[in-house]
Amino acid sequence: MKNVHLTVTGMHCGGCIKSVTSVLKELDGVEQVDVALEGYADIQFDESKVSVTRLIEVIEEAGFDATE
Ligand SMILES: [Cu+2]
Repeated sequence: MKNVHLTVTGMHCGGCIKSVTSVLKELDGVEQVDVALEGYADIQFDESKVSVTRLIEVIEEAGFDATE
C-alpha cells in the first residue's frame, strides 16, 4: 500500500469534493481517499493495481487539475 498527496486545483464546494472523492473511489486499488477544499487529495492505494498517473487522470477527467 502506498500513499500519495496530490495538489488539486479547481475545487470550490462540497460538490467538487464529492466528485473528486467518488471518481477516485471507483478505481480498483484505491483504499482510502481524503479530499479537502484547501486543494489536496490524500490517497492510499495499491500500486500493483493503480498508478499515480491514473489517479491524476481521473481527477482531470472530472474537470479538475491535479499534480503530484
Ligand atoms: Cu463545486
